[in-house]
Amino acid sequence: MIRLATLLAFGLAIGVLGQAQQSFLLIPDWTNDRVCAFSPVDGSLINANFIPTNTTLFASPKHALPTPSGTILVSDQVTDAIHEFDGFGNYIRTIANITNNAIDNIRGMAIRAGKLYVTVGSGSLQNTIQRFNLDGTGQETFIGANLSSPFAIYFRENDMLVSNSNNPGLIRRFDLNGAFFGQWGGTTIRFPQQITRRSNGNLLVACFSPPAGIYEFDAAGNQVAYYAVSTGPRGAYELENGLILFTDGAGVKVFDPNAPNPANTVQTIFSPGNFQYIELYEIQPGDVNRDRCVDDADLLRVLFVFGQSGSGLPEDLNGDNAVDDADLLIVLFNFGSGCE
Ligand SMILES: [Ca+2]
Ligand SMILES: [Ca+2]
Ligand SMILES: [Ca+2]
Repeated sequence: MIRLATLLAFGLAIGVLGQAQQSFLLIPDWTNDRVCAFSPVDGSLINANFIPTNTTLFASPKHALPTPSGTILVSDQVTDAIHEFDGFGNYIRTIANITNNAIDNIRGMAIRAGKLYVTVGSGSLQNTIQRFNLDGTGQETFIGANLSSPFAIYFRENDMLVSNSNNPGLIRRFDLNGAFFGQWGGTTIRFPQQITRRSNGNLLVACFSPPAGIYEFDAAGNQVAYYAVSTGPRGAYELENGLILFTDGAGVKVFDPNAPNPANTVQTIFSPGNFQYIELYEIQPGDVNRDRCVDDADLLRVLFVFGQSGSGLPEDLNGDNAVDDADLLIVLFNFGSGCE
């Protein structure tokens, strides 16, 4: 029998520790009513059908947002509902819909401190941000004024930014209790959609109406760059390789922000489709079942398929197409991580 200490020493020696399953970017596709997965390293396609085409649940899936428990909430702008999936893309339940919650024409979402925030564009709750517990209970109006067809919500340490599509289509800034501060990010943009953060701390804003493109602002809201790479982008995200991934009605694309003319560097990674917001789904090392906690459930999963081989096994934590002691070590070394 191999003692645990021997196994761990072996693991250190062959350098298997600390490797994680590949995290991925979630991007909904309105054309095919599905959610696709892409590499956060270079933007390459991982799985076109991470959440497969589902015309019952989806008509216009807008935003796929990971939760702190490893599930994924997907807002649908036309079916007016928020659906919850597990970390493998399997449907769990619908946590809110128009019948129970009057959420009509919903767009972007955000999660902060155990609460879900959702923008609403039509109906009795038009121009509000609704707030829920993460299971869909406890609904309340969080912001009910100073919004004009709100699209995306971006929380920062001391404030929040909300993009709006009309009258005027600008970004507005609020405090963390929803009190209005004012416009943010200049007035030349039109119809800003998703807001994300670059590694340098600047924010990328995908602006859907002319002058459309990807805008970059510093933390104070001063524009530092404009990338004329698309006539209707919905989201932009800085990849680990330094390129910027973005979405529009024609595909998932990348450009090089450091090139002399970034617009000349646009390449389509995946098409056709009509692609929306971009979110990172991170897999914690050792978390086989993707519930953000490494415990005996993950250990058992590895033990039960120990010795199996094949591609795409969730128990194959180091991605070498075999479930063996290397994967077991990843679970053991991270045991307890993320658990409350
Ligand atoms: Ca559709
Ligand atoms: Ca787990
Ligand atoms: Ca393996």
